[in-house]
Amino acid sequence: MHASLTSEQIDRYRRDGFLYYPNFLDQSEVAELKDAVLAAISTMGKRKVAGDGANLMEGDSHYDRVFTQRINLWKISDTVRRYLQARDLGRLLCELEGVPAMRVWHDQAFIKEPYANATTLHLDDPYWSFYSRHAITIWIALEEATIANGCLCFIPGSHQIATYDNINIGRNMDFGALMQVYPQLAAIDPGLVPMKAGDSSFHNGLTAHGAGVNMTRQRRIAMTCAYMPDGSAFNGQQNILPDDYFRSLAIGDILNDGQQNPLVYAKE
Ligand SMILES: O=C(O)CCC(=O)C(=O)O
Ligand SMILES: [Fe+2]
Repeated sequence: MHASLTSEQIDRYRRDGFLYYPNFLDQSEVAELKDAVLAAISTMGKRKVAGDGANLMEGDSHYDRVFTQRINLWKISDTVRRYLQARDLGRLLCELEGVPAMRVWHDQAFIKEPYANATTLHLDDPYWSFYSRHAITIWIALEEATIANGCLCFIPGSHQIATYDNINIGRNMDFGALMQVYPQLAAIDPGLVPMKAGDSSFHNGLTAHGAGVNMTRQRRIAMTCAYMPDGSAFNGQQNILPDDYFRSLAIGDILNDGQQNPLVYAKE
């Protein structure tokens, strides 16, 4: 795993709200992580959240054909946990966001199956159980991601404009519907990010992004993990937390339970 940054990369991330980060994993690491992701998913049936998380099931809606989405594989795979909760990665996340410590919010595998639907433009953080302008996601290509099979598309600088207004990705399948919420975004050229297997990107939780349809017969396999600054507070929204833990929370409680949101890095 390669996890070091130049100051130019940090500046670019903070300006654009995303950063293409090539060669994060070498090919043997890609193989190890991909095997672990696919093995973990194969134990889950139609359940979307592993372990004790919320009981969300895959159905047969348009959204279910955007990608095979499986969440919190770290709870059932030591290999996934070792990669996505690596201390060096945590330090890099803190450097990009300029915060002292990061916890996991959730990890997610996103497999665009052959001929899968597009991932509608959206913001991530407004779906989650905390609000922060410093949440960050790593997206790792475990197979090549191309314009033909649905690579990512980001709107540079959108994280500076966005509030917590969003579109409902499960219901609103109009690819550009987010532009009606934030008309200013329509004037910005998007950044498309094709990747080789092992490449990655980082994006802020308020950066507008989506992905195209998969116009190939192969799967586009990506593994991602979203992180929240240590000290982030519960905002009252359910997303993927275990139901009994969710019910025990009051708005304003700090999400610092290591069984749900493990600390990845804290500056000494
Ligand atoms: O992989 C995709 O199609 C979507 C990824 C995404 O929305 C994310 O990583 O936040
Ligand atoms: Fe997203």
